[in-house]
Amino acid sequence: MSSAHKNLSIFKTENLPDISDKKFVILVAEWNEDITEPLAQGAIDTLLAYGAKEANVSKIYVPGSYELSFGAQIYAQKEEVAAVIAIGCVIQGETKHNDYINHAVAGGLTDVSLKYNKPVIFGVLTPNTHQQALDRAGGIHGNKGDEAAITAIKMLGLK
Ligand code: DLZ
Repeated sequence: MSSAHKNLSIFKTENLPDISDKKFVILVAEWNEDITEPLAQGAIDTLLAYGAKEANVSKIYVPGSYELSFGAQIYAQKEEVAAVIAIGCVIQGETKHNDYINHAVAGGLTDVSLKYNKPVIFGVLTPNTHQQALDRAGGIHGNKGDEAAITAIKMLGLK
């Protein structure tokens, strides 16, 4: 297994489903792209390492995390898409904007997942500081994009 998985010990990774014919959409918020790009890359690398085909993994951009719900809806409704992984990073500021965005996205992604009966994964960092985000986008706390990808795979294995 590649080094992309060294921080995934929190997951049981035996008996994962075959994803070689599954299509994935990685939705990526452009806000805080220095964080969201490595998260997205982590998710893509992990899907490929666990058997997804490169041609079956699409990366689609939305402006900010708030737009992830609508983006997820567009792709989750496509029959050929097996799972959507939504990647964003909402850093706490001087106002409460982060609370509003985070709650809206969490609820929106849950709604889309239940509406279309597909995994829609919450790969959104909600840190207090930029350093906390860096720590989780390939830093000392690993790459949460890797974890989002494993979560998608595991959810596809539910019978
Ligand atoms: C407006 C805004 C702010 C202040 N902060 C962030 C952020 O930290 N992370 C993020 O992904 N997006 C942010 N946005 C943009 C909103 O998500 C959204 O794109 C706009 O409010 C337009 O709907």
